[in-house]
Amino acid sequence: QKEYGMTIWFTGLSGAGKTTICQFVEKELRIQGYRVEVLDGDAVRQNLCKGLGFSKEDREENIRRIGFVASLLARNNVIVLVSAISPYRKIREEVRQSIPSFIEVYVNASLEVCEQRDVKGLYKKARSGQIKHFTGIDDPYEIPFSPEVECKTNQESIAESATKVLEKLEELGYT
Ligand code: GGZ
Repeated sequence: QKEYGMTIWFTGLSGAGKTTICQFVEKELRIQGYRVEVLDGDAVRQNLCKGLGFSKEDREENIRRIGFVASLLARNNVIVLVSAISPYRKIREEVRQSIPSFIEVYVNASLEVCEQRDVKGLYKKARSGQIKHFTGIDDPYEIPFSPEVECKTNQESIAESATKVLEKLEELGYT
């Protein structure tokens, strides 16, 4: 049986395009016959991580739990796609160390662009003070120093970004 379990970790600001790229990659990998699971911060916070807020401690706990589940799935030959802001470098590195075959994808769109898109109206709420500790506004985002892939979603299409990820998997011999 072919071993292919791995974790592809998408990090970036809210609205940068993590979820959308994830969905594209998921579809493509399924077509290729792989078993895939998606762990999306927004969704996971409604079950596995219910009750966690956005303090540094809670975000770290969120990431640890997601990382734990990803490691369980990945060791059972599932390709795990994680989409979470994961703003803290240290905890991303911790997760990387605890999961074999970890690929970090930095979904990079400037704050200006994310704020302009404001798909869910959250930036507006953050600016007006209705939401506190919003990443990029009054909470930090630590950019990755050496991600395996960087997707610049204000310059490239979703398909181009997803293709970069898929090509990296091939290049690394994972698919
Ligand atoms: C950042 C927040 C916040 C605050 C609610 N800061 O773009 P979305 O809406 O759909 O996804 C975001 C999600 C962030 O959850 P994560 O689990 O990815 O965050 S972390 O990795 O930092 O634990 C956003 C929404 O929740 N949201 N409040 N204050 N994003």
